[in-house]
Amino acid sequence: MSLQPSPEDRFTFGLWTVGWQARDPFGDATRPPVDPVETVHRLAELGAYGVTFHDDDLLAVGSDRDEQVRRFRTALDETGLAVPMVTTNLFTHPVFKDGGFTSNDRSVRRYALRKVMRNLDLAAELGASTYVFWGGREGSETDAAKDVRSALDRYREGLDTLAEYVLDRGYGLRFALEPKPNEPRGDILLPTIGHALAFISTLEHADMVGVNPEVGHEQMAGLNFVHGISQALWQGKLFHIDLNGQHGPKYDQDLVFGHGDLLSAFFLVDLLENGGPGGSPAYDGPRHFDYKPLRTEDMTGVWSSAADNMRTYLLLKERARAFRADPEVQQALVDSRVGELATPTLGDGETFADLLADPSAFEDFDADAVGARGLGFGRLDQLAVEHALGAR
Ligand code: GLT
Ligand code: MN
Ligand code: MN
Repeated sequence: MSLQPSPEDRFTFGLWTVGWQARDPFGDATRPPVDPVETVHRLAELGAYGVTFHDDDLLAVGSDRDEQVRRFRTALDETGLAVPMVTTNLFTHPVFKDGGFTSNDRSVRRYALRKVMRNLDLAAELGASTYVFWGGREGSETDAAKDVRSALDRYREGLDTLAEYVLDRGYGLRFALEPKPNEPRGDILLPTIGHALAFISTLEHADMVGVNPEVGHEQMAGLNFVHGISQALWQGKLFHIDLNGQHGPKYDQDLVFGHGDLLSAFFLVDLLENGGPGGSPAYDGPRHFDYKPLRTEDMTGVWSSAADNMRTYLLLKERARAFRADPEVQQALVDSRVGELATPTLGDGETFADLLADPSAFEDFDADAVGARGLGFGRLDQLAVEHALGAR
């Protein structure tokens, strides 16, 4: 298998990733701004499929929005790079210090909606199919300052209004909410995939809203990303994904994909590429990297780290393929009854009355013998580790 990425791999990057100047709460920028036009050309050369952006990312050099959009479009035409996803910056400007859709200040909420609408027009023009909402400033530092139920009402009102706008204009965009537990706010609303999925079910146009989970954001909350992604897929809500790396619960690291919990990354790629081990379907959207090149790197390190995300993904894809193809793994999966979970617990047409009437299910069932039977999950885990390490 080739480790050279190609557009068929559908790898995409945000302008804000390679364009991050590495300012942090303690230190100044260590790198110059990057012209989005250069990013488009570099990403195309590296074999990426597409590029994504916030409205304000386009203003990295120059402040004439229309002129920057024109230059950006030309670069897209020259390289053939796609724009599958677009998003809005509702977090940098001081006006958003208490949020966009859920700011206590109504005038800020109205401004936020207008800012999104303007960029929805551009997203549609560029052919995007997904519009991401990362509500990093939607939250609070003190429970005294935020009526969370009102905030959720306003969040819903904002998304319902924007969905109406998209439908009215015939844009064909779908929304993807990106959860994060904290940072920059002390506590962010819709902190996990589960919170977001529950909230989405209350929306007027719930069918056009899904999630854009990020590896590090779930891991910051100590959650299993592969489980979260599985549930999003199960509910038909995995509209987009942010791939990166994170070392457990701490500040958001946005490392290169795989440069954190590597085994979780292996199982994630296996899930995205091959579907569930019990036969459930794979993911077919873009593989979007939302990472930050280390603050210690110069521009050479920036572009090489962009390539590293894709190379690591392709390495893991190859390892996951070998894992699934290994006859010992296939036997271990059978021994562990992994596929058996896809069999419904009740037979076709069987009712609870039939279950009650079946002595083999209870009266004659040897719970002690079955309880004493090993499941062999450790063997499977070791096989996965050996495949991930390239030892098999
Ligand atoms: C910001 C955040 C990311 C989001 C981006 C989309 S912006 O960099 O940390 O996780 O995906 O708004
Ligand atoms: Mn992040
Ligand atoms: Mn993200």
